[in-house]
Amino acid sequence: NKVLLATRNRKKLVELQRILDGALGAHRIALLGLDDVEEYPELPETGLTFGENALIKAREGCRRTGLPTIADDSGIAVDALNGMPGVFSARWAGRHGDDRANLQLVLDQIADLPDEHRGAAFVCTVALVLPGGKEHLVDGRQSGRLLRAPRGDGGFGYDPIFLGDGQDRTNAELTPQEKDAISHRGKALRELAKLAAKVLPA
Ligand code: ITT
Ligand code: NA
Repeated sequence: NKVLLATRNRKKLVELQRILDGALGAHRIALLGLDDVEEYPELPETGLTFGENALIKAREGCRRTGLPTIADDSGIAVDALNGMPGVFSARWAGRHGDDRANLQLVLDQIADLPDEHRGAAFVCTVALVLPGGKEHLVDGRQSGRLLRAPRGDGGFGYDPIFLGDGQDRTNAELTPQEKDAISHRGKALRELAKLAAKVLPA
């Protein structure tokens, strides 16, 4: 009873495994990563939405392995930047996965704005693609605002500059469990786990 988690982002993979392990409970599933798949290609993430990109990744994983495959496409939508970086969050400053540079560019782009205009939301869409061809999408969202300088070493990506609504610590200052409880990814995956219990073989 195996499911593939189709992500190249190590820190995202850790979160996916942790949240799913908790949410799937008794429904025992072995979660494989792309390290277990030979010669997995770089995929062009050309979708204009998180859902399209999540499907591009999950379809490829399923096609290559014949396993039910889960993929996450996520990012941060900044109000003052009209929802950008959005689907471009991983490469906003040019180099894919350069979290520090991406975060710094966003800070620079909104440097002059007061707190009330620093709203932002993390968004996550998770796709589950089954070998028979059935496809499922679930979303999660966490609203908050952006600080002026990074705080904390936990999490990844834009976590050090993001203060969730009702929080006095950035996402990077929360414990992993605290982040999962309120994060876009936590919400989407708990939804997916309910679905998985119904559509995956027991
Ligand atoms: P895969 O496509 O292989 O899964 P990726 O890092 O390229 O890995 P995305 O295309 O979904 O993944 O990009 C998501 C980016 O959005 C990620 O690099 C972070 O910069 C940001 N992001 C997503 N979730 C985040 C989170 O929980 N906390 C902080 N930043 C996050
Ligand atoms: Na993406």
